[in-house]
Amino acid sequence: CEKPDARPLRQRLLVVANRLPVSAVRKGEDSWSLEMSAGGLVSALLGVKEFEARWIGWAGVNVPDEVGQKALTKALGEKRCIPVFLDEEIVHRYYNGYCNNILWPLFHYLGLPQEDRLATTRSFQSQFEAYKKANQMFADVVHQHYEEGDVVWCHDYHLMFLPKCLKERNNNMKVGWFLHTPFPSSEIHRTLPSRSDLLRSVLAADLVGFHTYDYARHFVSACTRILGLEGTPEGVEDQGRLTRVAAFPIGIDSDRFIRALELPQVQVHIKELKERFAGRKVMLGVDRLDMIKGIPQKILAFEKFLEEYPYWCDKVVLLQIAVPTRTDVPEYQKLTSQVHEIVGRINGRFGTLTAVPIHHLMCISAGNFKRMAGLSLIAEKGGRDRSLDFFALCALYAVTDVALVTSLRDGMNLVSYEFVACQDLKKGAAQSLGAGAILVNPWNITEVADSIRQALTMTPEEREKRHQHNFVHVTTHTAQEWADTFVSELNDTVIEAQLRTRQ
Ligand code: ADQ
Repeated sequence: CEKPDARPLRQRLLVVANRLPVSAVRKGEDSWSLEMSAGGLVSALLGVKEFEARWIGWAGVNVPDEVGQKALTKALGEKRCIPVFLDEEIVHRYYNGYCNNILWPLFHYLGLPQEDRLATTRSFQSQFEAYKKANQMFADVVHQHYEEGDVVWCHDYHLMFLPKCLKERNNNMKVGWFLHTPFPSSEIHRTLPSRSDLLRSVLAADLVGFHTYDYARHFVSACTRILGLEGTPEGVEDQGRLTRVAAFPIGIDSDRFIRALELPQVQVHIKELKERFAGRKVMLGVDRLDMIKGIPQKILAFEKFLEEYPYWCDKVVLLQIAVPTRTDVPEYQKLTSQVHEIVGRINGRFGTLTAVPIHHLMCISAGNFKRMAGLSLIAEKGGRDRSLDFFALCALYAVTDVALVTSLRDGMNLVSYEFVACQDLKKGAAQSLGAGAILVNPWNITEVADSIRQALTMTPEEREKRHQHNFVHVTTHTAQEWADTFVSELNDTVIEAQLRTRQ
């Protein structure tokens, strides 16, 4: 008979991602403070609760000394996080270089940087060497903490070399790899000088997952066309060994958002926002300040909308919340200036003494959120990247009439899911959720402008119908469901492989 305190054993999961869900800030020789990081991968994985999980990754800071490393390891340990220490040189070539300058743009169809087109150029080679080295360093830490039976779940384009490094150390390790970005057509992937090495390393995993069936198909065709391997309905086969490849669409922890709406602090924010924007419809954009998010396109479409439908000029406001990322990369600095410039021009053109049509906020935190609700906003630059307070974010989603998502390419886009979770049943609007949303081509500014009007003038009945569709999707396909499906598929894949080898 069961002991009263007996609980089902939860599977141990080692989540390995480039960044930990927290960023570390040094306060003294041996003292650290930890701040939550913002981003889709962190949001989704924090919604996964039903595993005995440890998170392995880089804390976003260079810690050259042993005292600092020890203290940080201890502080992170309390959050079940295990650091990988990368020095500045490696970070520069692996993270800023190979990950952000080569893989990220390529996977979003922005091509390779001009000077890196030749495999033989020193900069490309040295970045790729650093990438491999960093992946080996991640593998070392995983290896140290691995216990038999653990599931090792590697995440994203930063760690494509990791499955191979792990299997070389221990071939019995259960290894899964999931990509949070699109995987491009094989025609794009084939331009990458290290195309074969990366594919082969990923294939060392037992299970390879993507957000959509299309990305999975692109990956399989890259393996067949570039490596000459056989693609099967289950995945990719190489000399009798199968790597299972499948789609696992990600979700959010919808309950967390729905529950938050009841909290007094969120209700206070909602009240402030409603008073602040009384008499105007609220449109919202929440994006990392990245070229793939189509922020200039969004703002230009909003300008076109005001131009075409001047009736709306003082009846609508666009709140664009942007989290700065990769601020040391020149392209990102250029994008920031470009966005500021367009916002300034549009506000100058359509604003009045008392109101402006666009509120563009960078690195909003709980503190400056208060200032926004109390009137004085307009783009505010912070020294450090700060995350928007979760309660403020929920309140913003709740008062929003139309969420505007214009990513040029995106793995999935969780902001649209979060918006749906925070709308009460009488609402609903434009987001990227199939039949419930109004789908737009972000490059077609006139079409987006017309869709804005359609969303703002939709009948309550149609809004409710669309919202119902989206709400069911978002509350059913949650982050937990995503992780459960991936991990159980990984367990099954390994068992099937063992049975096949025994036969
Ligand atoms: P991201 O590119 O980061 O994710 P997205 O999916 O939209 O994009 O997720 C952004 C997350 O950051 C959301 O959870 C949002 O709430 C949060 N966030 C945004 N602004 C914030 C702010 N100011 N403060 C705090 N939090 C903020 C990558 C891929 C996506 C993919 C996800 C998950 O690029 O395509 O959907 O991973 O796989």
